[in-house]
Amino acid sequence: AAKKGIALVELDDDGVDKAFRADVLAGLGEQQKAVPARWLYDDAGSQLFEDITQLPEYYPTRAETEILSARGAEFAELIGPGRAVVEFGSGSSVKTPLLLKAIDPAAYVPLDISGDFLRAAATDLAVKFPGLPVYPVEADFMRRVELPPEVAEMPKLGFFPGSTIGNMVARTSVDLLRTMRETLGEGSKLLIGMDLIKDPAVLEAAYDDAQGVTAEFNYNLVRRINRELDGDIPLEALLHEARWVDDYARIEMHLVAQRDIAFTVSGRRFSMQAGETIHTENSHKFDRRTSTTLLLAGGWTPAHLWLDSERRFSLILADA
Ligand code: AVJ
Repeated sequence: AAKKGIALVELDDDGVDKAFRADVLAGLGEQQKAVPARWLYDDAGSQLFEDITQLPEYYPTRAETEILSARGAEFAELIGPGRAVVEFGSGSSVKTPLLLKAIDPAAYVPLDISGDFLRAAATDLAVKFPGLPVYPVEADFMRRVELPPEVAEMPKLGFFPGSTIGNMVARTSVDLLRTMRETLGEGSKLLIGMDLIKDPAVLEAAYDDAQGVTAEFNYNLVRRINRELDGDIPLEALLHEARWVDDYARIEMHLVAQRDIAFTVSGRRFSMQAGETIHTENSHKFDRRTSTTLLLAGGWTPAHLWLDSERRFSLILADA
């Protein structure tokens, strides 16, 4: 019987996610090989990302959490009580409670494409905030989402922490911001985390840590391709690299071939010359001007910007 939790995933005859196969085969066929970053987050990848957030070099989670815990009184004053908080993504057990505690919301609506993560996060939250109505919605928030009727009349606060917006190229992030505005409606606000441009050595260390956890996160994608798409990519011939690309103000993750290799994925042949790479993730960084421009292009007017004490990360409140 079909589970509700897999409603958004279409499977091939052999039980493989169609979109995963299509994305990987198309991406490996490009001149610059690339796989969309969303495929990094299977169960193992999501666990590895959790581990990344604990690393000494990976500052964004700590910096944003510091802002959320230090600025509660200002959030309360600028956002006010009685809003429905709509979180894009199923929510972190640390950040979301800090926000909810500060602003006295009327409801909490987590949106996520993964029903399993969503239900776990919603249950966790409902236990921490008895009396707060929680309405989880299983949906792809890259498209306009129909919010539950119970929150229709409430003013909304969108919450999009983690600098996840940085994983998208400008076109896609502007589309998402505009879609969020449609989902949330007139009079809504958005609280969004955006990581800042800084010393490239600090950025590269954050994405290539000494313990090799981020490398494992990147290698996990290859393991997933080999396992789910019947691949034989020689993992030992690929090396994790995090490079700051100044022209685009972003960290790129790549897998670099250490020698000439040839391999098969889902019956298709591919080859890489030594030094050639598979591009697996972008993480764009911002400054005040570029974050302002991006938000304005997406239909949002920045109203307030907070920094952590070391000025590494920004949290921005914007009006629809
Ligand atoms: C979860 C997408 C915000 O880009 O910093 C961490 C993912 N990749 N280390 C980021 C990530 C490598 C992270 N985001």
